[in-house]
Amino acid sequence: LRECPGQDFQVSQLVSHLRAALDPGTDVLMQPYLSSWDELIKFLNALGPMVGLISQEIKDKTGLIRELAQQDMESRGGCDQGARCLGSGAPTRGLQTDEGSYHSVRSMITAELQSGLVDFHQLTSSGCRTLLRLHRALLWLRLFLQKLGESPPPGGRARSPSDLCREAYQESLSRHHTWLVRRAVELAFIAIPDRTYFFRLVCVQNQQGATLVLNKVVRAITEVYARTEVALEEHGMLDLP
Ligand code: 1PW
Repeated sequence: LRECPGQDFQVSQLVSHLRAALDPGTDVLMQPYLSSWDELIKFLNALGPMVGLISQEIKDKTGLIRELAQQDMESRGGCDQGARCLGSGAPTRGLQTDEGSYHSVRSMITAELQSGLVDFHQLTSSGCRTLLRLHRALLWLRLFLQKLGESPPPGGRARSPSDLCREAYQESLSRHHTWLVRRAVELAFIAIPDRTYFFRLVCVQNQQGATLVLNKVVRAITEVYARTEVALEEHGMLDLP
């Protein structure tokens, strides 16, 4: 994947963070998972001020998990040499979180179940329920990018990204949202740019190029999503309040 000069969002970075989140087993590593979200936030911010507004919600959620990780490391005696534990911009390799509770999705689940931070009946600000919100939003993004990567049928007209984004939302995340949030989110779709804008964002010339790049992104998201889903499902955490 090519570097795209002159812009914040880099699709190559996104894919490498997503791939780095896959440990050799079936776990998802938290630091690269959150870095993937950092890159996705840049992507969302590039879609205009309205989408940028809802991406703040994602930033809050990733920030919360990072805070929990930080507290966990501090309770273990802190990070060496003043290094940030799971801060944004912290190096992906040479992690300070190797032994921490928030090293991976599965280590977080185990630790939070043990500490009693997870509550199955009422809202707590656990990392698990926060991850679940990110996880559901990731499905929306995956569906959207998947639809955007599909070539229009021969002779058929390509549908607008705005329509595809709305459709993806209705098929996934919307069922978890209140009426009010749904209205607000659907407002943001109206101003979503056209296809050529997305081509530029992932540095390709045409639909064919976009299909190649987006397939790579979708494949990487799918694997991360599937592993997270299995881990949450095994612990009955797919409906955490
Ligand atoms: C191209 C556009 C695709 C954007 C997909 C990613 C953004 C999804 C964020 C939507 C957030 C809307 C406002 C907040 C809703 C929260 O109530 C909700 N959060 C999420 C991430 O769904 C649930 O979190 P809560 O209230 O239970 O803490």
